[in-house]
This record gives sequence, structure tokens and C-alpha cells, in this order.
Amino acid sequence: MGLRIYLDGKFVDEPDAKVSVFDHGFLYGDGVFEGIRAYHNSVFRLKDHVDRLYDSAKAINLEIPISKEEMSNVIVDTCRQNELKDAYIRAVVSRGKGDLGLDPKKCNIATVVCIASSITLYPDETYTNGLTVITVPTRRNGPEGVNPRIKSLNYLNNIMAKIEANIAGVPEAILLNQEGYVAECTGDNIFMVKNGVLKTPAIHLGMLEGVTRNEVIKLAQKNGIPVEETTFTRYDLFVADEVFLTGTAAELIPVTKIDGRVIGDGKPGPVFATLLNEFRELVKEPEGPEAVIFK
Ligand code: PXG
Repeated sequence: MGLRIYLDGKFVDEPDAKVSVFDHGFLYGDGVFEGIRAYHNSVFRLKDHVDRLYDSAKAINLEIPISKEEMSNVIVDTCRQNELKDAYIRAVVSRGKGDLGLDPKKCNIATVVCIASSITLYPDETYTNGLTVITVPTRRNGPEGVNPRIKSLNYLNNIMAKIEANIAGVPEAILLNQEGYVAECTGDNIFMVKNGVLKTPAIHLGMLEGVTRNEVIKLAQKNGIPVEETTFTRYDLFVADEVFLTGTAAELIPVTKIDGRVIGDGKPGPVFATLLNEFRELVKEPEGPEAVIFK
């Protein structure tokens, strides 16, 4: 059986989940989205993702035609409809159908889509051997343009960086910000460890404030690992003891080579191991007020 997709108020079969070619999400990349995971019948940090979706929409002056509560129910119901215990969920809100001009005034109502599917992960050995990544010429777009905190449907900047990684034959790219400081990767945030201190770029340097990033910061604090949200360069990454990435899909993934430099001893480090372990514990048996169980 194919997927059941939520589209503008109802669930339809995948072949019927169609959006107009006049939708400004298609014509202009005008819209916002979220990538969310469910573990063991529970949507992970649903509130954080829904809040970020509505903040992204607010920032681009896009009115989402359903409430946050309705959106949360849509996300959970999409998992139920597809009988998925573990899922990768995509919530998309586009400006909706307009005319060929870019003016969003012509779009009467936003299009709301929710897809829940299984997830494709990095192969197991990546978690034991680590990724080889590069920094790329494409810079993270700064807040003077489309603010990178907005999870917009305009991912071309990140896609350019991904293409540069593809051409170099590596799976991920590190983007620097306009000033040359480390920002993030194409779909993941970045962390480094030096002398026992966990460091990640401060949000104001221009990046998406990842849900996973924030969880990892909390887990580090809980485990007595000092954390700094700070500013660093490629040099700091080259001489780091450990580097790893965080994101909804990848969870935590180690990086063992950057621009040809071996990081630390070339193996995933102890801080990474501790935090990955803690993170996997966190998603194992969802409980507490933040767990939305949909069994
Ligand atoms: N930075 C960017 C630019 C992202 O798009 C993250 C960081 C991590 O955030 P979370 O909240 O997931 O911890 C993201 C989100 C993909 C893909 O297919 C990944 C994202 C978005 C869209 C597609 O790899 N990651």
C-alpha cells in the first residue's frame, strides 16, 4: 500500500497528493517546512518543531491556515494513517496557488502538506569510522538576505554547497558564514571538542537553530561537559580533538577528516560516544511532558 499524505485538510493516497503548478512553493520556493522524526510511536520534540515552523512562517509573513494544535494533530495523524512507529516526517506549508507573478498577495490560502515515511540513514560504519567532509566556496546566506534561521523552501544555497561536496566526492559540506567563521553543514549543525570543551557556533553567526543541536547542548550540560556557543574558524576544526554533526535525520554523526586534515586520532572521540549514547537513550523510551505518544 502506498503512502497516505495529508493535503489541505484531508488524507489522500500518494498518487492523488498533487499541488498546482501555480503554487508559489513550486514557482518561487515560497514557503516553509520542517523535518521531524518519530521514535517508538512518539514524535520527537513535536512542540519545538511546530514552534519553529510557525516562527519561520511568521518571518516570511505567511499565514498558516490551521492552528499549532491542529498542525500537531496532523503530524501525529499522518504517522497513524501510515502505521509508522518510527518515521521521518515532512511538514510543508507553501504560499499557495497564485498567478505567475511573484506577489504573494495573489495567493489566497497557504497549501499545507504532511508526509510521513521511513528514513534513510547513513550506513552503520559511518558512525564508527566517521565522515570525510570539506569546506566549500558557497557561503551560508546571511541574515541580511533570507535569514538562515528560517527553514524556508528556498534551500538552493545549501543545495549549491551539497553539489560542491558531491563534485568532491564527499557526503557533506561545511559552510562558512559571510565573515569566514564556521556556520553549519547543508542539513546539519556542527560541534567540535577541544581540551574537553564542547563548542558549537553561536546562532547569531547565521544558521538554523537545530532541535538536535539544542538537545545535544542540554545532554552535554547534564553530563558535566562544558559547552560554549562561540565563534570558530576552519583552523579550530583542523586542530580539534573531535568534530561531529547533528540533525534530525543523522542524529549525531562523527567527522574524522576535513579538507584533507585528519581530526584528532582519526576516530570518533569519547565525547561524541557519550553524547550519541545519551541521545539514543533519550529517544529510546519517550516519556515526560515532551513525549507525544500516538499509539
Ligand atoms: N541546519 C540546516 C540548514 C538544516 O536544514 C539542521 C541544521 C538540523 O536541524 P534539526 O532541527 O533537524 O536538528 C537542518 C535540518 C536532509 C535534510 O534530507 C535535512 C534537514 C532539512 C532538510 C533535509 O538531509 N535538516
